[in-house]
Amino acid sequence: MNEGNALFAIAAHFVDAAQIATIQPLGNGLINDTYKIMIAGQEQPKYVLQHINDKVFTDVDMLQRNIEIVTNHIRRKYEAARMPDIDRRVLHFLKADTGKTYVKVGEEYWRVMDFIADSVTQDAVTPQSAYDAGLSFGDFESLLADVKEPIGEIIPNFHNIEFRLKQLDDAIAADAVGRMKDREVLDYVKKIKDLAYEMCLGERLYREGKLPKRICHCDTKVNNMLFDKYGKVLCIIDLDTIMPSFVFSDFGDFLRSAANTGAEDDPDLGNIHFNIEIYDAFLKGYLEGTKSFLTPVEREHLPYAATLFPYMQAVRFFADYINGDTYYKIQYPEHNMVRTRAQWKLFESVKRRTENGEL
Ligand code: GN1
Ligand code: MG
Repeated sequence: MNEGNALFAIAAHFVDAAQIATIQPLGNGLINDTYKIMIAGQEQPKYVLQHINDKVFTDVDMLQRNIEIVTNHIRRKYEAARMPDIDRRVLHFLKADTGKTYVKVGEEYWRVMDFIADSVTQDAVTPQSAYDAGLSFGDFESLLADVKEPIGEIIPNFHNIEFRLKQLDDAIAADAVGRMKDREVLDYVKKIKDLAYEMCLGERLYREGKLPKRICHCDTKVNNMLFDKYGKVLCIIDLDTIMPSFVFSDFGDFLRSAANTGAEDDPDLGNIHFNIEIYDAFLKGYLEGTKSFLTPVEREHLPYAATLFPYMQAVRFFADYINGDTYYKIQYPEHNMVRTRAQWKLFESVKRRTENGEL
């Protein structure tokens, strides 16, 4: 069976395979593989088929349970509020013939969701769409503030910077592919370590009981939102990493992509600056969306959150580089090092602006 036929057979666990015309790749996530399912005679995809990376999400049952709890909760609230167009505002996962929202075929896990009609992703935002995004993610967190069922920590310590620094130490000690000989690699180790204590502030506040964990999205990149053709936020997607975390996760990670004037892996560091206009617009929307629960300690540390996420992402890409590229998909051998430099450049740019009192 070729790959195309295999995908049809997998999709057949969720939908009537006779109606499927084609199944083709969609999007550019670094973790899961995603495909669009086209139906004969229709211009837009009807469903999205996704291969779940169970090396990253080792408890697929917990993963799908978290997602179902969250999407059902949001859907019920939207229904109660008589929100129009609900099917385009919250994801819906199909039940497979097993009765679950995923199937295991051979050693691989798969799921299918409805494609959100007339939606597009964007890689860049304007101040207006950054404001809308702030409001949407703030709203998303406040909608989830009263979820009663327990949401599992699907990737333990996912945004715990102390843990990420420990993983970097482990990578350095193992030096699995001999990358520790490089002068530049050693320079980055020093730069990262010099700021480690300062950047672990959030974890200290948590231990002191001053900072709560809330249900957060934890991957608030711009391309994890769907927009309508007028550029308005429709729906938040990529719900795999929803888990208890500091609000810093959603605030800081969004700005890491949205306020970067360059690309996440821009080889030209001259392109990379932190855009204050986007920061201000996102902050305004986020404060409106979270006004029912945000504490003064959370509010005061939002500029710190904007520095924490490029720092943490640099640490993660860098550790993966030293480990020999075992986690993130790469397109060329030095990709994780290029990503590290780009995230570090962004980090320095935000940090300078925080120190100047601009955030
Ligand atoms: C991964 O798969 P994707 O691109 O949505 C990663 C995020 C990183 C991001 C960097 C589970 O997200 O944490 O910020 O790459 N997700 C996981 O682009 O590790
Ligand atoms: Mg994604």
